[in-house]
Order: sequence, then structure tokens, then C-alpha cells
Amino acid sequence: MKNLLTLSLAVTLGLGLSSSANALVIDGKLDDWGLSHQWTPTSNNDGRGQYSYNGFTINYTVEDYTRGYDSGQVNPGYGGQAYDAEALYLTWDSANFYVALITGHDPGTPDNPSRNTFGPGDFALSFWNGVGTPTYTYGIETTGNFGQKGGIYQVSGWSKSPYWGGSYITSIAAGAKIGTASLGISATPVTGIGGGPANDKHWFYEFSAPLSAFSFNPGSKVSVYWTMNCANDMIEVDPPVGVDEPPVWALLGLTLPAVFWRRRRSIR
Ligand SMILES: [Ca+2]
Ligand SMILES: [Ca+2]
Ligand SMILES: [Ca+2]
Repeated sequence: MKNLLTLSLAVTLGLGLSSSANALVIDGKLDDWGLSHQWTPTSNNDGRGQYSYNGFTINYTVEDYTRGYDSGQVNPGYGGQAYDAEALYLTWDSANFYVALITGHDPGTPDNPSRNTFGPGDFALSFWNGVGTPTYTYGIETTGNFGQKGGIYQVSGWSKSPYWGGSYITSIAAGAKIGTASLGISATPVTGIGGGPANDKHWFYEFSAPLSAFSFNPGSKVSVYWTMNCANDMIEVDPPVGVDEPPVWALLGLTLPAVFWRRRRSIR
């Protein structure tokens, strides 16, 4: 009886959301984002925009360094594929934010500045009005070096890269835990994605975080940012639309036209 009730509830909910999204599975695999060997299901190019997949409208930034492991400049720093922040994806439904990252940076890279090796940074989130540059007041801990791996933090202090005039935030240095995200990181690298050499390695990060963990005004824009602890390369996704609860376009199964907007580099 209980199982029957669960089933009928699931069917009812399923029907209610029939034109909306299927769940994204937080497993460190990005097939549920429509990504296999290209940066979007239909393009392999750098840029910013949106695509629709799996019932979601997915906002993305792609910035792929394609010269392999040659220590070249990934901007602003160097390191080639091993320090390439390649693509960042953001979507949401009425309950959760979903973020995916693709990077050439091995999540197991030791953090030892004296040996010139730098570990992964944390995800930074900002809710803002879209004017000027976002201030990142929330973080998702990726390593457990500060607090709990997968923890959602109200951040009161960020570590910054020792380079680039200390301009770029990297990892959570101070803050209060306000929730828990579901975080998945690929255990082994994937090859054959993007426009670089076929043996380039790529790692996937994926998380979901409940909208209810964050405090923001209806219609706020949300930006997500990630880099490694040297900030040799960074990536930010910055959708042009505000966060609505629930997103009307998702419920109606509508697709927003692709919109490209200016690239923002200065992160404070
Ligand atoms: Ca997945
Ligand atoms: Ca690359
Ligand atoms: Ca890059």
C-alpha cells in the first residue's frame, strides 16, 4: 500500500511537471547535461550562451585552451591544459541550482605553492542586480580544506591567488555553514571532449544546491565562478535572466533564444 501510494504520488508529481525537467543526477558524469564530446550538444566553440537539454535551459561559458600540455598562457596565468578552466554550466528548477564544471585541472593536484603546484578552488556564488561586477558571498566547498566538502557557506572571507595583484578569489577562508550541496567529482579523467589534442584530460565537477539555502530577492541574477588556487585560469557563468521561483519558461517548456553577452574578467 505504501509503495502504491509512493508510486501514485510520483506519477502525480511527474504529470504535474510533465513539461519540466527530469532530475539531473549528481554523479560527476555530464551525459545528463547533453555533453559527450562537445562543449554543448550542438557546438564545440568558445563563448557564452544557452541551450536546452533534458527539460532545462542551461547557461554556459566555454573557454577552452586547445594547445595541450605545453605550459602556455591560459589567461591570466600559465600552465596549459593542466590549469585550464574550460566550461561552466548553470541551470535551476523550482527547488535547486545545478552547476557543472569541466576543467583540465586534476582535482587531486597538491596544494603546495612552494613547489609551484596549486589545488582546486571552491565554487563561488553571487546574487546581484547585474550592474557592475558581482560580489561573491556564497561558496560551495570542493575539497574539505575549509569545513565540510560539499558544504554551502555564507562566506565572510576568500583566499586569493598570490598572483595578479591579489585580485582573484579562490577558496573559502572564513564563513558559516548554511547548508549542504550534493557534490560529484569525476574519479577518473575523460578524454575526447573539446577542440584540444585527443589525449587532453578533462575532469567534471557537478553539484546541486537547494534554492532555499540562499537569501536573495526574487528576480536576482545569479553568477557562479570557479578557479584553482593560483587563479591561473578562471571561469564564470552569468546568465542574463533572473532567478524566478519557479522559472516560468521551464514550466511551460519554453526555450529562451540564445543570448550572448560581454565577457567579464575582473572578479573582485
Ligand atoms: Ca550527472
Ligand atoms: Ca582545454
Ligand atoms: Ca580556459
